[in-house]
Amino acid sequence: MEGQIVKILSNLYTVNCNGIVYECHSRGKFRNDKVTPRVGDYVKIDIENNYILEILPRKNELLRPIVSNVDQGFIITSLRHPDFSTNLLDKLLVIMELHQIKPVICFTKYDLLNSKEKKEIKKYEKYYKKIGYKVLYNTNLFRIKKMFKGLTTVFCGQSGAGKSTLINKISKDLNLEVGEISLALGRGKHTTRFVQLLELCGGKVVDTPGFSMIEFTEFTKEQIRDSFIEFKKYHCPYKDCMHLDEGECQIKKEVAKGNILSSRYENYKKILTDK
Ligand SMILES: Nc1nc2c(ncn2[C@@H]2O[C@H](COP(=O)(O)OP(=O)(O)OP(=O)(O)O)[C@@H](O)[C@H]2O)c(=O)[nH]1
Ligand SMILES: [Mg+2]
Ligand SMILES: [Zn+2]
Repeated sequence: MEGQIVKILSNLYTVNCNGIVYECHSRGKFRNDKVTPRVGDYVKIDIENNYILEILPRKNELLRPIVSNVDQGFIITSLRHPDFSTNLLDKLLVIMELHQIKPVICFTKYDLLNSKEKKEIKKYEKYYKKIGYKVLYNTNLFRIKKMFKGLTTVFCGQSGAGKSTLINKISKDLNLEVGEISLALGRGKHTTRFVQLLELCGGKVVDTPGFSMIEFTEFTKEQIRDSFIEFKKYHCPYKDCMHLDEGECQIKKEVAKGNILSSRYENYKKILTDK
């Protein structure tokens, strides 16, 4: 029987086979093969002994959050408590680009901003839209629901950003656990502790635990450069320019002119340096 892993809790794998749910164990074999089943995996199971027999090939896989076979990534970006971080947003956009997952920026907690801060956010919204990304707010429930249809969407973002809250708003009977914000630390308390795939609005949505550490070790500097999608619109005189110390770099000129957001360029340099 084939199905999809929708939840993993310690050693228990919940597998959905056409609407029937089986609680399965994994065989030791996977551990030796260095492949561990994860949420989103399509698997073959032995329904008599409740064992996962085989993991079917993955379309793609993410490490943070740990999930496979996703089409779309909702980057849940809190604007206050936790405060807006262009760095985290740009890192998540890069991760999505690197895995061929369609990113959607979803701002939360706009209601907590004063009017000056709201104006500032509108500038970012305009810029990210200009370069080709979808940007919405967690209050745009009607639009959000339509975007889930026929796709697997992973929610990602730091703890306390409002991932589970948004899913609860969309599906009133789920009652996912949501947490308080630690005001001292300005972030969430890691309320969601496991990855879970849910069927919602004609699609699949994956709620995940919050995180803010993202690594790029498995990717090259060129791959990271090419994931800053607006850079590709400009042409530098140097072939394969990294847009760093090259003198006549067009990207640096566009940053100076204000055509490329300086935070984007700074975050690009930071990712390369920290790598
Ligand atoms: N004011 C305001 N509060 C919000 C909004 N969205 C979420 N919250 C609050 O933010 C807190 C954290 O929300 P959660 O949904 O638990 O956040 P999470 O992203 O699931 O966090 P983890 O599970 O820890 O990764 C809760 O107290 C929510 O009520 C919003 O748009 N505005
Ligand atoms: Mg949560
Ligand atoms: Zn350049």
